[in-house]
This record gives sequence, structure tokens and C-alpha cells, in this order.
Amino acid sequence: ATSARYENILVDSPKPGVGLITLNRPRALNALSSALFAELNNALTEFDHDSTTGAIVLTGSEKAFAAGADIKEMKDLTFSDVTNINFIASWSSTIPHIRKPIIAAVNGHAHGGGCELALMADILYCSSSASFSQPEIKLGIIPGAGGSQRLTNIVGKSRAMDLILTGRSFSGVEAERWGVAARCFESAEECVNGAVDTAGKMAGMSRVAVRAAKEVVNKSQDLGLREGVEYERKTFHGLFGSKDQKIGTLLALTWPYTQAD
Ligand code: CO8
Repeated sequence: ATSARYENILVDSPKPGVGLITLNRPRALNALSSALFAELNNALTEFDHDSTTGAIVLTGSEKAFAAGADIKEMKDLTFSDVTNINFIASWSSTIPHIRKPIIAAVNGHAHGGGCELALMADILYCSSSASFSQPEIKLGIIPGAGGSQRLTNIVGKSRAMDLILTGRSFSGVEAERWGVAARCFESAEECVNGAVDTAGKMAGMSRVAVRAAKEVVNKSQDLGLREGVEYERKTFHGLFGSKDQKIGTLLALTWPYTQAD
């Protein structure tokens, strides 16, 4: 992976098996433009296809994960413009098809589309300095990349209404308390390092099992309990056809794997 052909992002591999994408439009606090999303979608797809990568970390700077959609790009668009080009549809079309785990490491501002982008990740880590919001209501619009759905699924209807209808911010500490973030770290550096460590652990697991685990957890968001549990069992059965299952269960018989972290 190389950053050379990108203008809005940096790509790197900070440890074996881990792909790191850093949003890099510092002068606009990583505001999300169509150009940035084209690059992000491209980099994610490349890491997904790259056999040496097992998991992906997506981050921004210490000051901003992303301060939302680029207001300058949006301001003159009319209703016909946005429906004709199906505005921002392509922004959220790639991420749900990425099969490797994506961990968002959120520091600083994550507003509007930036908050929605973080919510699209499989796992969200943040630091206590993170500030999240869905401020669209203040611009006379509403969340447009899944915020009203994903945030509501996590925090519940009442809290989602409270946030989305006022546009108020919530902190990294609140994000962890409400289950928006899996972990809240004290500093930006610890947050990114923590995400890279977790990605490294996942990259060391059976690839086929990690892919299946991500898929079944995501199904829980779309399917009812009975169908979801059935889907899980079929996928579980399928894994008995993998070599990793044979090796993994054999190792589990001989190795005190539960104590080794
Ligand atoms: N778009 C374009 N430029 C931006 C944006 C943005 N969203 N946010 C910040 N910038 C630019 C500023 O214009 C400024 O540029 P310049 O120096 O040229 O004037 C530079 O970044 C630095 O910003 P500030 O000086 O304002 O920095 P502060 O530290 O004082 O404030 C804030 C930081 C509070 C984050 C402030 O910049 C702010 O309120 N930004 C706008 C946040 C916002 O309303 N975002 C929501 C946009 S709506 C949206 O995202 C719709 C979602 C659509 C779906 C997206 C799909 C993923």
C-alpha cells in the first residue's frame, strides 16, 4: 500500500497484517468530499483484496476524525442536483461490502458525516477528547449516511432524538458509556495504538473465521432473532469445512489458549 497516489488520505501498514488509513485534509479538519471518499473507497477495497492484510484501522488526526461533509461542496446543490447525482450514495456504498474488520479510531471532531463514517466501522475506539455530533439539523438538513438508523440502533430512540433534533455534541466518555464506542482511551496516541493492536490480534486469527464472525454479527442488525440464530448456525457448520477449524480445535486441546492473550 502506498500513499503516493492519494491527496486526501495516507495509507500505511504499521504492523504485519494491519492496514492503516489516515484521513488527511488537515486544513479542512478532514471534511468529507467526493474526492476524499473516492480515495477512501479505493484504499479500503485494496486492503480488502490484499492477502497480507487481516484488519483495517481508519483514523484522522488528533484534532479531527472528520468534521462532516464538506459544507463548501454542498452549499449550492439543489434538490434536482442531489437526486440526479444520488448525492453521497457512493459514500456509504463501499464500506458495508468490505469483508475484513474495520476499526475506527476517533480523536477530536467527528461531526455529521464524520460521525456517520465512524458508525459505519465494525468497531469504534475513541479518546476522551473526541467530540461527536449529528449537527445537520442546524444546517436545515438531517443525517444522510445512516446516522439516524445506526445511532438509534445503538443508543435507543429517546437519546437519538435528543441528539439528532438538537445537533448537540457528545463526548468520547459518553460514547463509551452509551455503547457507541467499544473503548475510550485517555489520549489520541493510545487510541490509535489500541486500534492497531486490536487489528493485529484479529489479523492473527483464522481469516475465514474472522470473516464469518463479522458477517454473522452484522446480520444481527438486519435479521430477526430466529432467522439470525439460524444464519449463525449454518455459518458455524460451514466452518467445519475449513483447515483452520481442524488446526484450531486441535491446538485448543493441547494449549492453554484461554490464558494467552
Ligand atoms: N466542511 C468544509 N470545511 C470545514 C468543515 C466542513 N464540514 N468543518 C471545518 N471546515 C474548515 C473550516 O471552514 C476552516 O477552514 P478555513 O481555515 O479555510 O476557514 C477549517 O476547517 C478549520 O475550521 P474552524 O476554524 O471552524 O476550526 P475550529 O476548531 O474553530 O472549529 C468545528 C471546529 C467546531 C468542527 C467547526 O469547524 C465546525 O463546526 N465545522 C462544521 C461541522 C458541521 O456542521 N459538520 C456537519 C456537516 S453536514 C453533514 O456532514 C451531512 C452529512 C452527509 C452524509 C455524509 C456521508 C458520510
